[in-house]
Amino acid sequence: MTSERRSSASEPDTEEIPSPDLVSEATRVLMENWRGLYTVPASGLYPHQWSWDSAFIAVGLRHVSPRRAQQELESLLGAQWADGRLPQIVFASGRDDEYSPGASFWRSELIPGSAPVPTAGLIQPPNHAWAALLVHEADPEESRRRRFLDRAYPRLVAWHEYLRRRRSDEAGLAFTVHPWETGMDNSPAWDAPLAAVRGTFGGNVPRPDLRHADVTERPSNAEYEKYLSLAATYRDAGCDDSVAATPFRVTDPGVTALWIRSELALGRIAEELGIEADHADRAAALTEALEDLWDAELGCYVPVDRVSCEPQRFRSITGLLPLIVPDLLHVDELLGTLHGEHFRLGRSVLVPSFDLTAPEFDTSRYWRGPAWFNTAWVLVNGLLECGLETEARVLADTMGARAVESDFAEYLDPITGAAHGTRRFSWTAALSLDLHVRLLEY
Ligand code: 2M8
Repeated sequence: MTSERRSSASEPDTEEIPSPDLVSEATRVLMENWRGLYTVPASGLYPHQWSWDSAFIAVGLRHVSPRRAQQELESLLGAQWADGRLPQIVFASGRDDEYSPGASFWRSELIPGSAPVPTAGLIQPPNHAWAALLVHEADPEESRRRRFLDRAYPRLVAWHEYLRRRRSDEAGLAFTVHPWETGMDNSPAWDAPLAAVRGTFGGNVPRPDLRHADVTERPSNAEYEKYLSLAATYRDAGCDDSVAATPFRVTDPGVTALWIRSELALGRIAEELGIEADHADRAAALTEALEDLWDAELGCYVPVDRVSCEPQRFRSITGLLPLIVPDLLHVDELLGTLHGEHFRLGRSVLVPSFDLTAPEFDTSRYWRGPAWFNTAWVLVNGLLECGLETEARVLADTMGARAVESDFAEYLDPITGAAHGTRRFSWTAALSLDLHVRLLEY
């Protein structure tokens, strides 16, 4: 890889990037966190394999080793349940004390149809088919030689079928049954649906996470009590998706947007394999259904609580992620919101996870305001989808600079850029590296 930079009349006003450091340091982070067949999000705080992390990580890993990137996704797909779900976490053996809730909480081996390895019963957002296509494109010959897509495609189809059959409402939109399933655990958008859930977790709430991250930066104990109570209810019902076992049911625009982008990727994969399939039609139907989540007054998409039937009327990062959806109806308004006072694209550090002007906004607490690299990566792809290449490149450039400067922090204060959470975080490294290779060097 070269550190030579593009120069043209339309060259954006970029921050100074130590390019060689980004490439070599990001690679080092990915090597440090590699565990033989998959990558942990971070050693210490997250000692297992996480579902959407793995897909994001594979997107960066493909530039270092296309073979490892394939293995990353294959190891996750190998933990698929009989009903098609891809689990939120695949547990590494012997590390039960290091993360809660772990394998001994879920006891997935007792649930019929679970994976052959210990996993959580919940899911995470479906970014996997999109990642599989990108991984294939990094080295199509090696991918064909290993029959990577031939083996991945049926599993990815089964995963989307799970969402369609077991997790969709009448409009065809998937619902999540736990804040962890959205990937944005303690977003203020889940406060009301979570408060309405009765019952709490009896006994001690183990917090091994606080050995690795500051208490002011993680979800609170009260939130954890609810998280564990909800997870225990779901587990005790055999991870059944019926109404009785899922008192939290939320339809999320970010999850939907990633599903659409992945459905389109499945269409491209089917083409490559010479299979006739209706992925484009499905993506079009989902795109139409997504419009149910549009909030014209707020200028963004909003989650809907399917229990109370109330939209959660906040401007949060999940409501901007539909920018990656082709032919979206409200692109101009959404771009207006991204650039306006609520998110201040270009004037904030990356993109805040929550409305900067809202009373709930918090600069450092997890998903209640800080800027994350994975959502910035999705939005770079959204800007590209809208033809805004210069803006996409500026955001990508900032990601690279901030990743190196923060030692690959998990998240940043969107106003000062201060690093928060754990460091040497895998998707921060992978996604900054991906954009550097794709957009900033040639
Ligand atoms: C965070 O979530 C986990 C639970 O899944 C946690 O807080 O312990 C979230 O940022 C989630 O999006 C991410 O996948 C996970 C691992 O990086 O950490």
